[in-house]
Amino acid sequence: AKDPVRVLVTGAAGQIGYAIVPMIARGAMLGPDQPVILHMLDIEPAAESLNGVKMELIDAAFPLLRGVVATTDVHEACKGVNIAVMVGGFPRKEGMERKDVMSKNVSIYKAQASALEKNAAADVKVLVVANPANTNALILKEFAPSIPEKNITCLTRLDHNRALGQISEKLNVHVGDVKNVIIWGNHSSTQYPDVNHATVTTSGGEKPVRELVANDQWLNTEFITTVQQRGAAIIKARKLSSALSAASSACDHIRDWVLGTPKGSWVSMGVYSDGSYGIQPGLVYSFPVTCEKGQWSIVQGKFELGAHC
Ligand code: NAX
Repeated sequence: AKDPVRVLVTGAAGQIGYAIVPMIARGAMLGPDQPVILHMLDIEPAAESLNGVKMELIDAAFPLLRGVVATTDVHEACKGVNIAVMVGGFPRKEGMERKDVMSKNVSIYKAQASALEKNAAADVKVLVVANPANTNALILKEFAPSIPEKNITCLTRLDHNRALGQISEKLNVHVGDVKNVIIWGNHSSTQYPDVNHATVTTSGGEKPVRELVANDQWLNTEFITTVQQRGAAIIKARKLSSALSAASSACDHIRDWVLGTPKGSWVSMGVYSDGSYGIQPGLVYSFPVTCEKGQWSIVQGKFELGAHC
């Protein structure tokens, strides 16, 4: 039997936290034969609610779940963790300037970076979900110099999956048959969802999305803005931001990173730039990546400047 893997979720009493912990405990992140120990961190005002989530995890009697740590102590939370999903952070509130949120997140991510450095497994893999995700990941990387920079990533898989979903709806094909979209840049409305290499598996083989969607105009305009603004559309409809889709995409991100991407396909991940595609080295930026043996690598040669934008 496999040894359990310790998975940290910060902000675990929040919306995404509540959606992701059962997914992890059911094997959606690390596979159906991988036992897990969940470490859940939140802040003091959410301590009681966090304990309620722990009670529910016990009540759900998940066979893969070998233990639950629920705490407001960041050092205890980080002890021995192999995977860290950073969902907690300070949200932008009405009347707040972007720089105010930024300075709050700098101090949160600075403290969490040193707690991870001191307490986590040496090869911990980190996924930052909390916004601004690219920036929070960059702060974490700066303040946790002993964690290899390749091990600190941020979530753009939700945007990637949203793009797959839009194509699947448009063409009326199974979403599992659509692949190789690319999210370039930031997890924000400035991202560029790219379908120029995307394909659909059909009975007649793999076909480019650009061939199947007769309406180029849709791909060049509405598709892009729908993906870029999907988060806002969910907030408008639900009066709450995306949670189940964010949680599911975070599981996809870690699963593919740890277990590998299928042959012939790539996914989008926010990773530190090595200068590929002319992106300033050291920035955390979303690229197409393939993963093998727990390591991602950037897929080269996929940007056709000005081709369709
Ligand atoms: P919630 O407000 O429901 O939950 C956040 C939780 O974090 C709360 O329980 C809060 O007490 C906790 N928290 C705050 N400061 C903390 C700290 N210092 N340490 C530990 N926990 C702390 O937000 P939710 O809807 O779950 O969203 C969480 C984050 O994900 C937000 O920053 C949000 O903007 C971001 N998102 C990122 C997405 C992405 O694709 N990268 C998409 C979904 C989501 O909007």
